[in-house]
Amino acid sequence: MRTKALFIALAFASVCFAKDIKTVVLTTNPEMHCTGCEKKIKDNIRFEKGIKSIKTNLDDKTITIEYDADKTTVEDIIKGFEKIKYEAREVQTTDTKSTESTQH
Ligand SMILES: [Cu+2]
Repeated sequence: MRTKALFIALAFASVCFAKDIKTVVLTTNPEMHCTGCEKKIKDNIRFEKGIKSIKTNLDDKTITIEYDADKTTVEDIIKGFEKIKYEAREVQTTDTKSTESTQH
């Protein structure tokens, strides 16, 4: 009886840890052009529901966001950008390889 309860508790714990963490790369309009924009985005978006981490890259104007897919969606994150007057768009990350190969 006791071992069964323990087993159930362990199984439940592993479900809790198996969170659906996803990553999305966004660009904004207007683009981030200085650290002020970067800070504004970071300070606001990190308080949105389900946001795990935000990495901004001023060189290629992208924002990489790690989020909990159980709590939020890319659409919700984009809505968060609307609140601070930024239009965000999802970047297709799969084509980064092809741009690198054309440089040879
Ligand atoms: Cu700026």
